[in-house]
Amino acid sequence: TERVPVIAGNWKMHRDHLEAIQLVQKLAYHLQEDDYEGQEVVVCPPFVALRSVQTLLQSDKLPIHLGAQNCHSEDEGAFTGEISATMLARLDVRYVVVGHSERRELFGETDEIVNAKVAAVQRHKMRPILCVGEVLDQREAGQAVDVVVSQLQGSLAGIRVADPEELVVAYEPVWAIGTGKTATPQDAQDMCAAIRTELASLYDEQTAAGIRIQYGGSVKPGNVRELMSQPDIDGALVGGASLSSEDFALIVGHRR
Ligand code: G2H
Repeated sequence: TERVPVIAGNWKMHRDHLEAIQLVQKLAYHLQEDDYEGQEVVVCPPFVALRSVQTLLQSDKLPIHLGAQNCHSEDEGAFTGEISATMLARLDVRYVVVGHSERRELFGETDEIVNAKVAAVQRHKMRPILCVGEVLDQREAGQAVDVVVSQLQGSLAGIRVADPEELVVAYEPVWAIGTGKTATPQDAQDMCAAIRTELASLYDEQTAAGIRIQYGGSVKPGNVRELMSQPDIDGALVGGASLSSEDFALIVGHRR
């Protein structure tokens, strides 16, 4: 199965709607036409910048896809301060990051909540980027695979995957996020292979073989090539380095 890699920039809570436009314009300037071939490029700005970035991508016909960093599981209602998948879909959002470790840690998102969000994203014909990953204690205790498998089982309970392109899984070891520490390519590969094995048991071999699995956690221009060359790593979820148009362009353009 040919898996088209997905390289996504997760801007987190950085860049207002004007800065967002500048960042995307600079990124487009640094990218070459070939960089868009055979892979998907995604930016995930904060909610308030989605509309301005959508407009720019449309007017300049840029082959960059729009992603969001979170959503609520309900389509509408009395949920003060929340944003629904319905609203995101209307902004041409294609990907929604769901269950990022910062959401799990700082905002109390459980697998059950993440599961409902995955369902909401699918309902609106967008694609979840489902984040999983262990913390340092769990890795040191040899529980990393068990933790990630249980996150997958909980977050994907009852979720059907008709077309493997509909779901992206991001493996982000929490100890490697924003810390400058990266998992070794071999450790990242081993976990991504374990994720694919679990996806095969949740779905079937063929579906699992088609689902893209990203690595995330301090991805930089200097380490992206080796990570992406691993057989079960089909992309990157990039935080800090996606805020620099030069660095993100080097990451996207790692095949040059
Ligand atoms: C992990 C990653 C992006 P960073 O959170 O999701 O961030 O690349 O800064 O470690």
